[in-house]
Amino acid sequence: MADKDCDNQLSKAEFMLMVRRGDPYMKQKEIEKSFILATLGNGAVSFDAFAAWVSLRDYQEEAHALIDPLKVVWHLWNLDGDDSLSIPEFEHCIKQAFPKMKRIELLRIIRAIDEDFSGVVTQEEFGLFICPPEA
Ligand SMILES: [Ca+2]
Ligand SMILES: [Ca+2]
Repeated sequence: MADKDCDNQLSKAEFMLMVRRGDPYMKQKEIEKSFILATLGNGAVSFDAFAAWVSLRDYQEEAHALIDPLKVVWHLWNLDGDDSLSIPEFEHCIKQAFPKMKRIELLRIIRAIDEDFSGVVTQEEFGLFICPPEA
């Protein structure tokens, strides 16, 4: 398995190795970006996240599409698979990466992402937040 030191977490090195094996043409920068997105500063990818990544990859391979790091993260965060990120979903995922974050800070971030103040974050809003269009 990709988890070489068996600590149930994929370190950055393990993650890179795994991605390289899956897609030798993926650029170093892209891999770094997906790692950061997948962990959001957590330092390592949990096995759940890895499993979600793999299932998304399989799906995308069928469609002959390249991995979009943003879609991977969206897939990881959007737990019920509908077309929006609800506050509980957001809270759950942020708490995994930043266990100490206060609810008020969390809500502030959601408000920043939720551009139309609809109370949920669409994939488009999420994309603009993670990868703002280059000015
Ligand atoms: Ca959802
Ligand atoms: Ca919204």
